[in-house]
Amino acid sequence: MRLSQFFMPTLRETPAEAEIVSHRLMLRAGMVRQSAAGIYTWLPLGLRVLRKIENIVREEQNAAGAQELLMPTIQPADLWRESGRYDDYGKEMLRITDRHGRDMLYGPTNEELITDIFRRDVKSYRDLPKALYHIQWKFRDEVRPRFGVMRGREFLMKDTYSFDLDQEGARRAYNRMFIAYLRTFERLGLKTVPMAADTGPIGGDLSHEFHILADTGESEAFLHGDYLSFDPIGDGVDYDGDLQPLVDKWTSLYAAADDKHDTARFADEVPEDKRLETRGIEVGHIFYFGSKYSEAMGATVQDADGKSVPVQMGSYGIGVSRLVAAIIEASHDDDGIIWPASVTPFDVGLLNLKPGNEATDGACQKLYDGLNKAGLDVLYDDRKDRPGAKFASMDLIGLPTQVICGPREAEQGRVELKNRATGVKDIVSIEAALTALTDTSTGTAP
Ligand code: P5A
Repeated sequence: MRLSQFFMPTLRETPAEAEIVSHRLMLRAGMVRQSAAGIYTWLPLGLRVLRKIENIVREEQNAAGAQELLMPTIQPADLWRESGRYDDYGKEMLRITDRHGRDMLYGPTNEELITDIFRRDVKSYRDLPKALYHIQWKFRDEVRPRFGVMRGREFLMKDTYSFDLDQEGARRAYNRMFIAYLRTFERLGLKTVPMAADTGPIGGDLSHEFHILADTGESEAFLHGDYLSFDPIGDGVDYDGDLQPLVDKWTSLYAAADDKHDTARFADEVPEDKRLETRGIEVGHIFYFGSKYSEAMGATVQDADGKSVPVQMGSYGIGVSRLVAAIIEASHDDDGIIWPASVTPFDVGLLNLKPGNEATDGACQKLYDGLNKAGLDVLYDDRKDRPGAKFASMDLIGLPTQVICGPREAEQGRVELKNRATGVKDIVSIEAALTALTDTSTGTAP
């Protein structure tokens, strides 16, 4: 993609309304624009990151055995009357009346709708277990939407729902999602801390939140000092087995200072010299609520003895749009964003410092063609602008690798390779640059 043609309206000034660094950087880099309070348009650069995150989340859900479907954003109010949540949900729910006077709502979550889908077609224990998910926009009329897409009113969530015959099966589904979440966040370049939490309006008696550690996080988090050297998925966990010890042991070690977590238990169990105080951003939340919805809504199956039993359910959410901001909170410096390779909007930034110059134009064209041919996504800054402005915007948008092409080096067939994260620069031949960037075995390619 040529930057001269790409719609990426960057801002030089820091937007006054943005209180946290991810919000400032997302606006400055031209990733999003606010359309109404807590409601955002995703511009091309931001959408590329959102889609990459979505795909990693999707791959890990598929690998964990969940199947994708797509439910609508608008739901009938009657389903929520059945579960009893229509009145409970309060002002956070956006209620709509259609032209026939029917009560509808913009879904803040999908427990009711999925239970309805399940009960219509699944009747036998033979069809279990099942886990179904979708990646869909949600709406919650938050009192204080803030921090950009971090706490929006409209936001993209991946939500999975599991259906099992009995508690043991449901517990296994919960554990499998627990591990799938750790794997997902690891692929996004994030270190997450699972914390036992209260279930709030979703209900049930078992729940974990997944927090990433960042100074600007909304929750104050406490964790056991040993956690940072601990690798929960690195040492041969039997994903299908009983993860009860894993789930139980992790969770007594972390807590957050709000009404959803058991800080008192944490304080009892963890010696003072082993406690770390930090802040966290909640990027995922999983729930085991058993038969709360299936009983209320009549989602039953026949068991092996022909007896009708309510299905055991859990639900599992990941804040996909929030993750874009969370990754930036975890990975930036004074000059801008530093994308992990797995979610970067483009793999390589190519800077032509003197468009119109025969040597730089020729070198850039050769690199642009070669990198594209090798399947890399390249953002080619071919604009007629000052080199300083080009350096600044490339650093701001945070692509992991930059290829800088100035006239003096280009005349000798050389370019500069820059690693955005470390700032390390290397002058190499055009051929060597192409090899380094396209040969994944060298480890230098993004
Ligand atoms: C789990 C899936 C649920 O809604 N029902 C379906 C359950 N859980 S949750 O904790 O309420 O939300 C799941 C994740 O969505 C993100 N999230 C938000 N992201 C941006 N703006 C918001 N206003 C917002 N609210 C929730 C969080 O990452 C949360 O963990």
